[in-house]
Amino acid sequence: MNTTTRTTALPRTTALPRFVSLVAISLLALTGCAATADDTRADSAPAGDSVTIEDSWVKSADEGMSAAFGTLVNDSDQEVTVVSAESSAATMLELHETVENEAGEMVMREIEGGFVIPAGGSIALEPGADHLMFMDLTAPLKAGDTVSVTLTFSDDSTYEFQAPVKDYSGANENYEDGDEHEGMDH
Ligand SMILES: [Cu+2]
Repeated sequence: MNTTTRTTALPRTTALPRFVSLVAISLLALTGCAATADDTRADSAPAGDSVTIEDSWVKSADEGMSAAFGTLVNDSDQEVTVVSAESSAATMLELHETVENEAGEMVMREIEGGFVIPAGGSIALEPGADHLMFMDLTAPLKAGDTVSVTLTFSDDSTYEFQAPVKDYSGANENYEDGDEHEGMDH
């Protein structure tokens, strides 16, 4: 006895390609309309005139590094970007973010692209998050002192503010590249 098994190949009709091209066409139509307007910047005031900082403060420290915090508020209808900062209290300031590294530790590093403050919005600079890093203090920062900080924006405008120095035990994140630097000695 001979049995032959027969396999039947089912023909598959696929409607997918036609569907995809229809979607592509309608997307084209949508983006086509949106590409017109948007070159009417009536008043593009300097970013530095639109930004203020609320509740600013600087962490006290005898030497080495410290950081400034506060809430940056943008009153304009344009997004603004802080690209650098300086202060007579330190030889150099950096704009830092705090991220989790591969080992699961929170470390800080220079943020790429600066601090972007949305139009009509604000961003919080706070311990364990974004902050203005004082890299090398020129003198001890004591609670009660006032520190002047100048922010520079992507349009080269600036904003200067005065921040009080406060004692604070946190904000001891390690640098991304400096793991053996275990906090600070007192
Ligand atoms: Cu930092």
